[in-house]
Amino acid sequence: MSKKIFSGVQPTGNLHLGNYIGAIKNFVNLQNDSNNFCIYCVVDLHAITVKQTPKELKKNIRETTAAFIASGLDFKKSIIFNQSMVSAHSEGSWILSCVARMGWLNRMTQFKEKAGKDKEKASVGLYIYPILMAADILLYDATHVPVGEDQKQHLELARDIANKFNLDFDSSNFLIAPEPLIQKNFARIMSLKDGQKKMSKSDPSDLSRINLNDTKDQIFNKIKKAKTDTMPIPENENQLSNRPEAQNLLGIYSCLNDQPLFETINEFSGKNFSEFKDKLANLVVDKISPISSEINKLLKDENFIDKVLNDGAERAGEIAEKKIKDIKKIIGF
Ligand code: AQP
Repeated sequence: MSKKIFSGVQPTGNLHLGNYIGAIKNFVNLQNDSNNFCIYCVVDLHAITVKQTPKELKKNIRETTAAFIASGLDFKKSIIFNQSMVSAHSEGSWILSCVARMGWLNRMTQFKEKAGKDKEKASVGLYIYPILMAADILLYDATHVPVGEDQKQHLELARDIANKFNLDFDSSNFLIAPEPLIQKNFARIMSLKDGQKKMSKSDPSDLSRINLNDTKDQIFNKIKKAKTDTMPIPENENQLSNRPEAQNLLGIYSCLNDQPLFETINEFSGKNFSEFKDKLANLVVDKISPISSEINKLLKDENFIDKVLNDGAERAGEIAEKKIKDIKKIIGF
């Protein structure tokens, strides 16, 4: 079955192994299936829901684009663009915010996590972030959205918004309720310092994540210092149940080596973590270093990156502008 794919990544800093395993690796696989039409967006409007420095933001937009291309996304096969260049996203977001219900947004756990204890000081944008995400997806009639597990709830909200719009305006199937595409195993890569916390760009400790542009020495050092427990690698998956850090490291190895967890456990069972960590560091370097050097190469030609984004925005704009016109007509504007 042919799929229309849409997904995005925020240009909020260096992309990390969690973004790569949870999202971008999957983006590339989907793009390489000729039945699919893929649109990948650098979601810079989402990024400003928390404070950004203008210069840094511009740099991060280019870096995220470079990371997309270096990881294997092809700007000729897929549309690659940044969100702020297609104004239909902001317009669509406003219209859909009049369809979404407060009660739905109040249930979003990511807002609670990101706003922390001081919700009163969080931006309104952070609160309505999932509505902008719904607009991103619905403007392109995306049928499938590859995301990490943390975004599943936002996808459900996008489905609710699509269904309510269709019902309110008696226009069945006009907005397509999208399906999430979430990897079955290790959809959430955890921090190297705390197996209960997601690996994240905004974690203040750089030792908590492997960045796609880390050097070989940085990768070895971070994996060496990664938290583990004192027990050896177990004999089966069940014995990992209360060992989140061990589970995370074995999961990263399995994902990067494209093998199921039990195979990794069989390979290392009974061995201690220092031996496993050495193998893991070598594997991460093998997979990440070519991406990292390609990112650095691409970033030397800013004009090229900007041209990819401009061309992508033109192609994306054609689709999104048409959809927003139809939405306005349905609403009665
Ligand atoms: N740790 C993770 N494991 C698996 N998938 C992940 N993703 C992010 N972190 C992990 C997936 O990457 C895609 C892009 O995410 P994003 O950068 O747009 O936003 P995010 O989820 O908020 O990522 P971060 O790193 O946590 O950024 P900050 O710290 O800026 O908020 C999404 O598909 C996401 O699921």
